[in-house]
Amino acid sequence: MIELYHYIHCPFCLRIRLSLGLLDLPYKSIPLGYEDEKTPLELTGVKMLPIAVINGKPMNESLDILKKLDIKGELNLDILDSHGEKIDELLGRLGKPIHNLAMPYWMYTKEFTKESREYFQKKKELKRGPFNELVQKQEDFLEELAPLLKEVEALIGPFMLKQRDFTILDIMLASHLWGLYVVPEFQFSPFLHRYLQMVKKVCNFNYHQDLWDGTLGH
Ligand SMILES: N[C@@H](CCC(=O)N[C@@H](CS)C(=O)NCC(=O)O)C(=O)O
Repeated sequence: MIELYHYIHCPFCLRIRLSLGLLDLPYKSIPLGYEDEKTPLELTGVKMLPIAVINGKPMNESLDILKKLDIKGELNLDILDSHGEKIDELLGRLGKPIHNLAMPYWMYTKEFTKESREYFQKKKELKRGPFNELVQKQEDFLEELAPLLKEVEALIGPFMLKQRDFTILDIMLASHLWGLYVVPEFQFSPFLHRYLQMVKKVCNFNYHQDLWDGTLGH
């Protein structure tokens, strides 16, 4: 039995949800309120999600969780030996504009309550500066993002043309990009949108299912 504690918006948590769908593994989804410090601290000693409880044993770190779950090698995790550093570097560059654009909107989605929104904003503003300034600088972040998305398009091209297999790299990329769907000022190119919808299909993924099905842990 697998229990997954996750935040709906979190790209690292999305990696696990997408992978569990791809691997067709049933799990208990436990979306947690962002302000809930007690639950993760009790489980692993750190306030960091995702946490997967596999056969009663709580684990964090998305890629370690996936190593444990991917018994048959369907995620092609070995590709990280050769491409791990490159993808981390790209995700790092993508993360800045994506999160600066998305965070001020994420906190108004159904996942958040007044309490968790305040907690989230306060914590994230320490690193990124006031959210109202992020919103004012939207144009700059969109400009920063555009060439990076071209890089992503060049990478995923071969998969779209069926010239390579679906791997963990697709899950990692899609998980980071997915959050942009909430930003009203942003639109994916038709190519990227088709790619993300393909990932969604392959992984039998439904972003909102957890909110419809369950109660948030707050
Ligand atoms: N290296 C970790 C990163 C996980 C991570 O950064 N989680 C963030 C959410 S996206 C978190 O739990 N933050 C809690 C907090 O800062 O309060 C992984 O791959 O699982």
